[in-house]
Amino acid sequence: MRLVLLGAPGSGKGTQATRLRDHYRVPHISTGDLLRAAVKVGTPLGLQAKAVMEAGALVSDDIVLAMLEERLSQGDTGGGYVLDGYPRNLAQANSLDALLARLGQSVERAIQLDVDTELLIARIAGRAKAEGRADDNPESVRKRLQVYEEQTAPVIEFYRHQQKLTAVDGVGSMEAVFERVVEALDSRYA
Ligand code: B4P
Repeated sequence: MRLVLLGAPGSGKGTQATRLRDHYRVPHISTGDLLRAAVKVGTPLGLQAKAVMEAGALVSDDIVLAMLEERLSQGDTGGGYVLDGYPRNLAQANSLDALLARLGQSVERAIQLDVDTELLIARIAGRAKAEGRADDNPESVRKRLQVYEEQTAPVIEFYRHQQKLTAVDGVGSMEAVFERVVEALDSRYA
């Protein structure tokens, strides 16, 4: 299964991706996690990405694509993967199609987690308290939501046009949302 998870910040992409990884036994590839790891280690790429992420903006397409390409070349991706946080704009969606075509692959399915803005803000505020992530402050969150509307929302249309998109209600308990996602995927793969 080669799956793309789409949704605004706080919609539950990372949360659902780890569950999907365990359920379908495929790796979870999060560009946010890859970037945070590079920041933590202090690689040149991480140093470049740090300020951009803290401001809630998108890291440059070239950097993220190179990182993703490197991750997809690892040996555990033959049976598929859950992509979380990529693509985030139309250029990335086109780059992903081109990259996968070179590997003889394609995205099979895109799931969009649908959550209204007030709840997104409340969830991220909860995480800010619990984890203190650098980009979970109110100013960065406003910026991330704006970037989502302007740059990532068109990606939903990209996959709708390819007839790969299923929108799933992302409101409810983590377990309830997970069951909806699995139902949407299994009805397609049955
Ligand atoms: P990400 O790491 O992708 O962060 P995110 O969009 O905020 O979503 P995340 O997956 O962490 O949160 P989730 O919705 O699961 O990106 C961070 C930054 O990295 C970006 O701003 C950008 O700078 C950079 N970046 C990443 N990818 C990039 C790319 N492709 N190109 C350029 N830049 C890139 O969950 C949020 C909270 O909600 C959690 O606390 C969770 O516990 C809670 N929650 C989830 N589901 C819930 C539920 N059902 N009920 C209650 N709470 C729930």
